[in-house]
Amino acid sequence: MSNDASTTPKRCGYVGIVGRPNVGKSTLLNYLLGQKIAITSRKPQTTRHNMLGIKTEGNTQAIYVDTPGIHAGKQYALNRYLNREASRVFKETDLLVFIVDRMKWTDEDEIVLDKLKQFRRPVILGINKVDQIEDKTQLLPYLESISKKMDFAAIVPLSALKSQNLGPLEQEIMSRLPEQPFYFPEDQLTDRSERFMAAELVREKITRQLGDELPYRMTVDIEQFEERNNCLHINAVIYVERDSQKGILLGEDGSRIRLLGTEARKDMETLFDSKVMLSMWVKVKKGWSDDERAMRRLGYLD
Ligand SMILES: Nc1nc2c(ncn2[C@@H]2O[C@H](COP(=O)(O)OP(=O)(O)O)[C@@H](O)[C@H]2O)c(=O)[nH]1
Ligand SMILES: [Mg+2]
Repeated sequence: MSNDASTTPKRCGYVGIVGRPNVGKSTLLNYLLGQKIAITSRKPQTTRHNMLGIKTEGNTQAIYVDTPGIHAGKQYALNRYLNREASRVFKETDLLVFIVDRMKWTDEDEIVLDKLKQFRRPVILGINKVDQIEDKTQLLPYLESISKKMDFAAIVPLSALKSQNLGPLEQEIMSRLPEQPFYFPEDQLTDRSERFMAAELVREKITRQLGDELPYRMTVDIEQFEERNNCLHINAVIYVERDSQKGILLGEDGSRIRLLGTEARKDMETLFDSKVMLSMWVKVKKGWSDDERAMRRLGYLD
């Protein structure tokens, strides 16, 4: 069958990627796009903002929305912000991809499921990390039992990290997008600024390397982002809440921050396709993660 570009109608729509933290939503987005735009790590709360990843192929444009992940904590203003961000996509997308981790169904998955039922969008269930399932014979009975939880449009076992079964997942997604013109230019990859992406890459390096407590009490602000002499000059300020956290970040004689800076700079050079000069500073700002005003100044806007 021919697929003549001039006669096939265009399809375009928003696809929310939802699920509890740490199931691999951001990893999936990066591999679907074939480029790293969303930061990932083993720690929950790595993703803090909804962000778009746009994939245009032939007559189809899928606008993926990566979300922070629904979780149970309500204690901090930051946690409440993360849940609000994640909840918006249930209402504002055409289609949802619900990601779960192998055969470990948890209470937080159940919370997401309740929300999915409420908003009545078509839902594709993606069972991620199947590369880590040792006994594959258990998968089929599991799929059968899980299919009873709600009327899923499709169920796709996959591995985001190993790029397994992403083609079939994309097929299921593409075929369900509404027929309408593209919302974004064909070459646009995301809705986020380069400044935002730079801050996220710094945050990723810190989240991956440092202890469990620090990442949640840390945020990054890009104070300068300028191109001069074919080189991007970027100044990043890392805000933490306590002097002790500042010490951890700096490391002995500043060795840790230098290492973090080198890693972040390499990723920036790949993403921006340019030479980068990166300076990083650490500042203490007490209580920013439970102070709505400070959060707004640091980019956590509603
Ligand atoms: N083994 C395996 N690990 C994965 C897979 N997808 C994601 N991960 C890992 O799971 C962790 C959480 O991933 P992330 O994308 O940040 O999860 P998110 O919080 O749902 O966005 C990271 O350490 C990923 O490398 C997968 O398919 N297989
Ligand atoms: Mg994420």
